[in-house]
Amino acid sequence: MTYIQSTQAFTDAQKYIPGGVNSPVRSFKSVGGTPVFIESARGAYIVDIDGNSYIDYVGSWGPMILGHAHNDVVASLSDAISRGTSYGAPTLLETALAKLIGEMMPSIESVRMVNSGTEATMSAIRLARGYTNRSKIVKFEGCYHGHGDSFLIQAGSGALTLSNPNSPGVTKGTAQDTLLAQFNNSESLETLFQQFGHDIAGVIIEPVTGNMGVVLPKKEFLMNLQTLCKKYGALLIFDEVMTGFRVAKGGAQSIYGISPDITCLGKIIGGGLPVGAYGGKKEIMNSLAPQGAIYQAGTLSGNPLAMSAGYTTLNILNSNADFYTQLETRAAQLEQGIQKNIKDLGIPAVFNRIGSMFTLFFTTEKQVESYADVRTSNTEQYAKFFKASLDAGIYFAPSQFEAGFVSAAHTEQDIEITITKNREALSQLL
Ligand code: KE4
Repeated sequence: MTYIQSTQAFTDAQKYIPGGVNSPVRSFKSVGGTPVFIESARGAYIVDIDGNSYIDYVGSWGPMILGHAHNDVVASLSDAISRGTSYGAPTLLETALAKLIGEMMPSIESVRMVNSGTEATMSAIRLARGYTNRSKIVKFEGCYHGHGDSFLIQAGSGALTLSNPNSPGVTKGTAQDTLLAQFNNSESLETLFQQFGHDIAGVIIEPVTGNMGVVLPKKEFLMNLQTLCKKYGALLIFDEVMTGFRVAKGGAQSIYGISPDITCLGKIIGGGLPVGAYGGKKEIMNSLAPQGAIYQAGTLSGNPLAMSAGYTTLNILNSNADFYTQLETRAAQLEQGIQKNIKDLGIPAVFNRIGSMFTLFFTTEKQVESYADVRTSNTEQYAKFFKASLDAGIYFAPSQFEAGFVSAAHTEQDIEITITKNREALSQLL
């Protein structure tokens, strides 16, 4: 592979865009090298401006569950765009998508569209605070909920509950209202509730994490979380921006049998266009303006293009009875191949997967079930693996602490090619 055009493009981009990218993870900073600039994509493949073709496992960080440029999505967008791009007024499609989301995710009785996952989670915690008239929010170390101030928080020194900003620009005042617990550690949660219980407005969690890499919840952990929220009157907020309609038709909540008070969505529900959403019990959602007093708004919220792409995408997921079974078959084939590769080559690594979402952790740990386990990852090994894969035409996430995605467009042959090239890439680590 040569990356001449991308290298030049990156130099140019840095003259006009901070770091040359519009979202930091795209910069390849954590894996080194120059990001490839994409020219086009179709199905399971993306092509860069040097003409290199890759089997894509980033899928725009989750939205492209159908694969890129799906004919029905493109057709619905073409139809929508011929009738204008945005009206700033209600349309029938917004109601249709809201209804469909509720059918697929019954905990959502009412849903508000926004324009990104960040907007969804930011609004969800404002709603929780306004509805409960409380100030504290609990999040989990390693979970990412977008770049809202209340989420860019790291554990303070000493006591678990002393939180500090983890980005300049986030004030101590904001940080003090965010409490941090440990994923899969009910005790850390109980400690917070014992200390702050009746001042906790809500607990926000990625029910299956994707943003420290894929880490699955222990069943009892989520059950304990729900019990504690109910006991203290805190709202349970599932951030399913990544897992929603990804890990199952009804999202992670349908797998673990948990009915959250509020669910945040994004990615897949926009079919590749900018969409986020948050929804839940009508009694809670009706607290939002204009019906209630809690304010949230957006010029392009529910715009016809994003609604068209999102509705078409979700409709395919909802109406195709064996969609997720087929996706599971492909993803299991990938896991089996990679597990065999790491075993045969004796590479210390752990492969975590749920449905079509996965992460290959380069660690000597036998399992990765917590943020502490994740932190044992060898990021240099991952960087070498990423680069060798890219050179072989396989595009994985440019960070150890992200999820990979299989789409419905990945064929059995694409997976076989991936497994063969994966073995070559892993061999370069020996
Ligand atoms: P956006 O604002 O990026 O649409 O969504 C924020 C967000 C919220 N919640 C979860 C569970 C998420 O995964 C995300 C965004 N995910 C990252 C990928 N790790 C987006 C990629 C990026 O930041 O460029």
